[in-house]
Amino acid sequence: MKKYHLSDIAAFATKKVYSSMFLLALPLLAIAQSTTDVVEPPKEFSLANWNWEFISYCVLSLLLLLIVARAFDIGSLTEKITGKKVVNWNSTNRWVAIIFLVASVAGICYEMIYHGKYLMIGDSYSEHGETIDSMFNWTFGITFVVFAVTEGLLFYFMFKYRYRDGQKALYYFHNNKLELIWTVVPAIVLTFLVLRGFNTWSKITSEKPKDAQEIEVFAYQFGWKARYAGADNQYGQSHFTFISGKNPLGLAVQEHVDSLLSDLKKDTAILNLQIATADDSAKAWKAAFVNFNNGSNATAYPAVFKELKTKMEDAESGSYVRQLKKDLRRKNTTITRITTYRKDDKVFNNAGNDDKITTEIVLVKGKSYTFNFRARDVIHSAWFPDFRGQMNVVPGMATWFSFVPNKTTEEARSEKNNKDFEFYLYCNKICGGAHYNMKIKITVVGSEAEYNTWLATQVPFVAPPAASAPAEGDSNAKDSAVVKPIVVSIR
Ligand SMILES: [Cu+2]
Repeated sequence: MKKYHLSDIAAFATKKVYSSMFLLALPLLAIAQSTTDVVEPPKEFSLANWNWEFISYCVLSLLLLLIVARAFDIGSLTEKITGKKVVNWNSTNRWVAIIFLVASVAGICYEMIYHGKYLMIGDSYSEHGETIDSMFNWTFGITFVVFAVTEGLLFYFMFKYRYRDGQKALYYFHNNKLELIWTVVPAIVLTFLVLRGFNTWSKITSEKPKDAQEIEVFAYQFGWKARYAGADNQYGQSHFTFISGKNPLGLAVQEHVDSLLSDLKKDTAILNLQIATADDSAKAWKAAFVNFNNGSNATAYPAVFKELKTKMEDAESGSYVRQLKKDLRRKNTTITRITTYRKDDKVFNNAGNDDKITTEIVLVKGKSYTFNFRARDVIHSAWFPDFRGQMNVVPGMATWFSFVPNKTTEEARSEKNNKDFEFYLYCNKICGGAHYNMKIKITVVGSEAEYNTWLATQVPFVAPPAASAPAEGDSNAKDSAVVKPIVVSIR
């Protein structure tokens, strides 16, 4: 039996790699060829519509593959019979390696030139953003040089010191100087990079700038809302238990909280009544079912039959009462939380009445801003790519991020030569089904006056008593207009 050496296995594997390269490369070329045309809507199925060009490429590549495989077979047979090498694989492989290197570098250059604008993040539009970009460029520059040198050496050694018959490997055991150099140099470089990063990050996040205007940014599945403090420059308090349809941010506005509490108390009263009369209702459902089931109703009205049957079974098995009790527990918990929290009189200090909840963020160039984040449901992440900012938005946790926008939206548009460009704040944490669509527009204006004009168009959360009727179609205004103090009438 023939003994196999490691070199035989290596040669065999190399051949396999070559053949699979052909197998992959040719159809890929064919696909590339066939997809460069303009995409047309699908045509009706007919033989004439088939992409015969593409099919012939596939068939040709398969044929070519078979021919190459045969050639390899013939080669190895000849080697066996004559005992001489037909192909010098060590010599061939070094050229294949060089082709691989050149093709990879060319591919990267091509991608950077033609698709680079989609890969890279673009210019920064905040003051600290310039430091971040400079850090990025330093890191990229240093790692690029190291990468180029080490990869270059790798390929050079592979090419120069390929295996030759009769050649002996150099046994090189240890070199202290070399060890020292390649330990100390990376250590110094990494220390420089890490310290600069640490320093920059501390500057950005250690303390809220004192002169900054604060804006609350509220995240929910799936969108953002911003809250600007009103003329008093003070936010009203908020609490998650105050959140309702009319009060999406849970602001501590007495009318809203009273209204929510009154709704909850009504609901619990109804639930208590339903639980107390559950036995009677089970009897009633049964009677209704028996009554309905008389004659041909079951077959004539299958939907009604099914519903009545389910109601009766739920009532009899007790699952109806269990559900009612669960709802009651949930609502009672909310009531307890609200009443506990609102006991503090300072909660309703009316500071929030003039707060403005907006669906866009407007900033003034050169001014400092702090964004205070809140989340309603799950963890989100506020990402301001153009301003080089990102912060987790966590339910029950106060997080913030500050920056100074240093160019207006208009300036960014003319720099990018794109009149439709807008800044956005995105969610950067996969938070559910519509996460991809979770963004809010940020407009940077050039002057305080422009900002004030915009802010004046935004309606306060609670309409001031003397104000005239709110504008039609403004949901904020409508909500605040309907809210009136509600007397809690139950118990
Ligand atoms: Cu999200």
